[in-house]
Amino acid sequence: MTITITAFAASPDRGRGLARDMRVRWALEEVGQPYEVRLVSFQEMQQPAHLALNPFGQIPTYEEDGLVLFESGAIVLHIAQRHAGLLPIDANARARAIMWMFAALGTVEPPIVDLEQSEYIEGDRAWFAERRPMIEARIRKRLDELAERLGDADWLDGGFSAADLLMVLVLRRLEGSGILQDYPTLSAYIARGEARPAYKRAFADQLAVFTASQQAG
Ligand code: GTB
Repeated sequence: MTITITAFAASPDRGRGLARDMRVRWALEEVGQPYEVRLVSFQEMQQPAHLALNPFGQIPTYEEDGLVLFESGAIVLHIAQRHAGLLPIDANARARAIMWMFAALGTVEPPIVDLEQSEYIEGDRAWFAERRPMIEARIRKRLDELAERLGDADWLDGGFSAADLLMVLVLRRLEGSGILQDYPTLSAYIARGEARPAYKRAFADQLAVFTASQQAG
C-alpha cells in the first residue's frame, strides 16, 4: 500500500507548516504510515491531472490503492479510521472525537480563515480598519468558548485524538495575530501538540521542502 499526498512545491508560508498538507503529514506520522509527497506548483494545481484528484484545484490530495481523496478533514478522518492511534475505540468517545474534528473545521476555523484572507485581500481598503475588529471579535468568541471547555485538560476529550490534531493546527494559524497571547491555556495546548514527536517529524519534512526550494534558487 503506497500513500501519496500532494503539497505545495513552494508554500507561501515559507515552511511554517500552515498549509493543510501539514494535517495529513501529522496524521500519517501519528499512525506510523510511510507516505510519498508529490509537490505541485500553483500552475500544476489547475491542470487536468490535478483537477481529476481535486476538482477545486487545491492541496492536499491523498491517493492510496485506487482511492483518491481531497479535503484535509476527510483525509485525516480516513487515516484515523483505518489505523489505530487517532480515534478512541469506545463508540461514544469516537463519536465525540469526530464531533470535535467537525468543530475545529466547521466552527473554529472559519473566522480565522476570514481574518487571514481579508488581511491579504482587503487589507489596503479604507474600511478594513472597521472590519478587522469585527472578525477578531468572532474569533475571540470562539476562543473564549473553547478555552472554557478545555479548562486545564491536556486534550479536548480524554486522550490525544485526530480532533486535537486538527484543532491545534487550526489555532496555529493565529500565530502572529496577537490574539493567542490572551489565551495562555490555548497556547499551552498548541505547544503540547507541537511537542509530539509525530508533529515534529511532519513539520521537519514540510520545512525541508521549503529549504530545498530556497537552495534550488
Ligand atoms: N477545505 C480544503 C481542505 O481542507 O483540504 C481547503 C484546501 C486549501 O485551502 N488548500 C490550499 C490551496 O490549495 C492550501 S492550504 N490553495 C491554493 C488554491 O486554492 O489555489 C491553505 C493555506 C495556504 C497558504 C497558507 N500560508 O501561506 O500561510 C496557509 C494556508
